[in-house]
Amino acid sequence: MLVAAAVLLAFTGNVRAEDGYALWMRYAPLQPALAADYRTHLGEVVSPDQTPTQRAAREELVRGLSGLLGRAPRMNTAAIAAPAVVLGTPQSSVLIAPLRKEIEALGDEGYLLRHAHIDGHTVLLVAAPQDIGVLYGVFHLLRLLQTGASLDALEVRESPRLRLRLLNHWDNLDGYVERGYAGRSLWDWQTLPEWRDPRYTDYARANASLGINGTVLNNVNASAQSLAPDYLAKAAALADIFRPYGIRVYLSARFSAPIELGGLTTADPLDPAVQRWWRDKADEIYTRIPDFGGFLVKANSEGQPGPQDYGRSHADGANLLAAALAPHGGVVMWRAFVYAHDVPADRATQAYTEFVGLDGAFLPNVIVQVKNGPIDFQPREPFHPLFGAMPRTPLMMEVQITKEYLGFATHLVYLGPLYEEALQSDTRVRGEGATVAQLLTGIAGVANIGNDRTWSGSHFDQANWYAFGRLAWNPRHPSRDIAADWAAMTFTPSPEVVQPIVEMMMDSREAAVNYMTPLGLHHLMARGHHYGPGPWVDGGPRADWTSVYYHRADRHGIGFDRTAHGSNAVGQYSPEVAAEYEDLARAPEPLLLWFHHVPWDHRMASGRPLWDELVGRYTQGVRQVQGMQATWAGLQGRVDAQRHVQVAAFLSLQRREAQWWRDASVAYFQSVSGRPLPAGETAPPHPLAWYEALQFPSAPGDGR
Ligand code: BDP
Repeated sequence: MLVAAAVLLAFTGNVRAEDGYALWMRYAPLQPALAADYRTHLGEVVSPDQTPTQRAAREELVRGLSGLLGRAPRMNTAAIAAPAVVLGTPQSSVLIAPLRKEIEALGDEGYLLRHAHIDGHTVLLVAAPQDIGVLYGVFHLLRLLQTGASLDALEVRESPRLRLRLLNHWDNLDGYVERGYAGRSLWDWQTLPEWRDPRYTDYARANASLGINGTVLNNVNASAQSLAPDYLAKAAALADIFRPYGIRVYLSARFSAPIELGGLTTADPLDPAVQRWWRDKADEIYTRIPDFGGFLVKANSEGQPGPQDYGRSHADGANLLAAALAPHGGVVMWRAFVYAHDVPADRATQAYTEFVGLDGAFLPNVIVQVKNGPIDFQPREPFHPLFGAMPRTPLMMEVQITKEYLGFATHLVYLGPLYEEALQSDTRVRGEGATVAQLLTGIAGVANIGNDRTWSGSHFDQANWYAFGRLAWNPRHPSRDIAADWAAMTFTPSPEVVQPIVEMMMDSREAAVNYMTPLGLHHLMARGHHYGPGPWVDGGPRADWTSVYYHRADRHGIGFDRTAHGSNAVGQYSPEVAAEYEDLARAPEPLLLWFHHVPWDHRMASGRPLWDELVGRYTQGVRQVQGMQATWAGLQGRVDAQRHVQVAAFLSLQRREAQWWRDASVAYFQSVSGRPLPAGETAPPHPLAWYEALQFPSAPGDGR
């Protein structure tokens, strides 16, 4: 009786209660008519099962078809007896072998989906040059089914645009995740290597479903211990689990590890003993992890050790590690996120200044990893001026998937449009121009993954992992289409559910920009933990960790003058881009206060003075969140109750915090501008001092 009641409670109509663990790989039963139609194409699976990747592809397909179509397909390894899905490579399948020439052109990770006639039956081929492409192709096919796409006249040819598609975990060895809002680290270092939690395999499946092909296991603020033998054994166990899914393991390397682990007195990159230490360390790693990807390095940045401690350059440092890895095929991803406290220059200019002269000085297996914007993962930034400025150096773009500056895991902010905006920025180098995406060798996303049951700390944050992966595969994919796929797979393919969810998602990033940092403002959050507004933040160890440094508001106006009259950050862009940003009349309004110090009564595109526009944007951000709440409320009964309730609760929290951001920011900027609120705007309910006095000593994710 009790059991029956529980089962009943778990269902709302025919919507199953779900906790989010299955991510976008739920494989929930399709509408019967659709399932019946698909079954006519997909009655059998013909696939090899000799290698771990072949088995992973076959198992995923069986799992998917069983769930979606309501019954397990018949399995076959060679002959065709009915309409079938045929998986394989020219090496693994005699049925695929005749297509060798056409398939090889797809490259090592590409694949093809297409109908063919074999032995009198229509079959669907999932064919690729390598096993991993077949696995990717299986996930593609499953996505088509999950979103209710037609299989008629199917003709898909896919290859990734970027070679390196990586997650960067900022996970510490004690399980704490820096800037993580999804629980503790997924890696249980204590129980590795013996205990291989099945969740590691699900992590690999999720990444492979997107084509993510590498993962950096540990924080860029690295502990040298990650390179010690016992931790390498643990990393090797993870690498073994991930390998069949095409995912290579990488590690963040602490530059001073030769001192801390090796007992040397120096980590000077030109010191032969140091060079030997790194060579030996690389050899040791490759004996344990033969396909180890390489190192990610944060050096001479925010207190981390680096080559400049010895009067050497970033290139000297990167080349030291690159030389050690080169014989094994590994790479060094050397971060350009550097800014020195003893340099008074505008922080937005410092990475460019330090790196641009090093173009051509790096060994071929060094990739410089550049954040999407010149400051630090803000809700909106212009693209980083290093993109397009280092033509002889492979570059990766680093974005944050975890939402350190975008409301943590509780605010619904879909980051697809942010990534798309960065990738599609036109650098206008090379004559006719080149988007940032066209200049990249790879992309890295700071993971939003932890041991929370939802993986990402909320249901909608899964969409950011998803969008990152899809854009890493194809940086030109519209983020709106990605949102639609995700919503269909995560909730239901029914358009009455997908459409409103997509509208919410597409509006959400602009909403956050409005209630946090409208019109090009940036770095206005509270100090340290970055939870909530702090436009008044001033003083402390360094000016460029304050808010007043960035907004520069006074009685006359607001904004950072980065034109030729100011810090001349605009001068770091190509002449065409610089000319646009330099000109107050042409600078895009969403970036206005990034590049210009503007008088409060400056006339905006809306016809309103800047002050009125600013306050209006803050209020609009709150209204947008209210709109998302209303949309979500309208989906009650169409989304399972368990997820619906949590999303609704998080939206109401977001609404409260958006209001807090708006009120605190308006109170602060009004205290500076001395201007009356525009007509119709409500005064903040508390005086400025009340907002300034709020303290959150236990806010999550702080660097500690
Ligand atoms: C900042 C984070 C800090 C990171 C740093 C980085 O606040 O925790 O260590 O970026 O990227 O945004 O190195």
